Amino acid sequence: MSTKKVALVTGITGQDGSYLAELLLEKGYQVHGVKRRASSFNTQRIDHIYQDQHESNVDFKLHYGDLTDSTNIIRIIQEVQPDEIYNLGAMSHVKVSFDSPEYVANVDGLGTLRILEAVRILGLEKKTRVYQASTSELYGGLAENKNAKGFYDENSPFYPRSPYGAAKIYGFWITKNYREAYNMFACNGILFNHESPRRGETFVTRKITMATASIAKGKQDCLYLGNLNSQRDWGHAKDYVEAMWRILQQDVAEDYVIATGVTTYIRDFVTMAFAEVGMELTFEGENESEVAKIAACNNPLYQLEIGKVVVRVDPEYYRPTEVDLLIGDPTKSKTQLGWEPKYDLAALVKEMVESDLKLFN
Ligand code: NDP
Ligand code: GDR
Repeated sequence: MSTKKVALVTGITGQDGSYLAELLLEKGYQVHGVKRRASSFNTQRIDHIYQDQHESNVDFKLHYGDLTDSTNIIRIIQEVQPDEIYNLGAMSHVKVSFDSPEYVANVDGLGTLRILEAVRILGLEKKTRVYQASTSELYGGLAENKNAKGFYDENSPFYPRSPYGAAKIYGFWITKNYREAYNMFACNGILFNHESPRRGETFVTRKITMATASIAKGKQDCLYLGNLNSQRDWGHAKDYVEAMWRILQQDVAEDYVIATGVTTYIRDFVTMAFAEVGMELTFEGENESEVAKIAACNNPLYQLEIGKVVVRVDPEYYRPTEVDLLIGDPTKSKTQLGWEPKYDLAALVKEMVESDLKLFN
């Protein structure tokens, strides 16, 4: 019998799942992942850690599954008997959640319930610890809900602004409820935005760094974006999966905010990315007041030029309700978990642009 700790990761083919699987393997875990059946291969982010199942001592195994399928979830958990479950699986795109709200409720909301209930049905409440991938989208960016220092923390009220946020709020509360009702070790990590070269191509940071690389290499003319005036607290996914693991190693199950405590305008991320390839973008109204800049960015005709126009605003990318500003207070995670991010935004942007430049030759 192996004495290794056993982890089950849903969403293993995603950005966070891939970094978390690497981390857990490094820490000597046996790692099981749930992947969805797709018509083409969807394991690009984890192919480098794949292990031939015919070898002895295989520590990485994938199971076909889906968070909408209770019987499948129960069977996988029964087979794997995990010490830790990381529930990262989700339809994670906020804008897309407005197009498929019922599906998002099923996967992101009820999917969490299915995991927790499977643990209970199988009598694993004492053995299996559960991490739930909660999100800063729960706060909704309402100015009046920030704490006295001007940040969102573990005590800030929630006000989700999308079907994604509404589904995730169910996931948050059902996790907390199972902890209180059944004494399960079930925790929420309330993670603010985190990015990496493995970030999905339609999230704003990756969309920007890919387009920066593509434009720099002369493969693309123009990048179309939506709201340039929102602000996000961006960290690196590698740092954030370390926090997930730490949350499940504590003596007591609690919820934690994971953030950098620094927030940045989308438009400033754009200028940082283009600066990496030596293109100094200036925004129209750069020397004007913040109010004038925001007004300029909300004009669909607004454009960024460097000799030629490289960024245009397309209202198609606006959301019916927007989260304007996110900034998290990581004091609790720093003091209780001893968590400290290694990357700042400049290092993150540099790594993403450098990685994307390799895609275009
Ligand atoms: P990704 O979108 O990169 O990955 C999502 C993962 O969930 C993929 O493996 C995807 O599989 C899987 N998935 C989607 N639908 C289902 C389903 N029906 N059943 C099973 N698995 C499914 O997200 P991230 O890695 O960025 O995020 C991980 C988690 O953390 C998500 O729950 C997200 O909502 C949450 N989160 C993310 C933050 C961020 O900034 N990245 C911040 C806060 C929370 P497939 O590859 O087949 O599509
Ligand atoms: P977010 O990330 O909604 O914060 O959710 P995203 O990168 O999609 O948007 C961030 C901000 O950028 C604005 N924006 C655009 N967004 C996209 N995707 N595409 C564009 O062209 C564009 N132009 C401007 C958006 O309006 C928004 O204000 C992410 C996801 O990972 C969630 O799963 C996670 O829970 C939260 O972060 C925390």
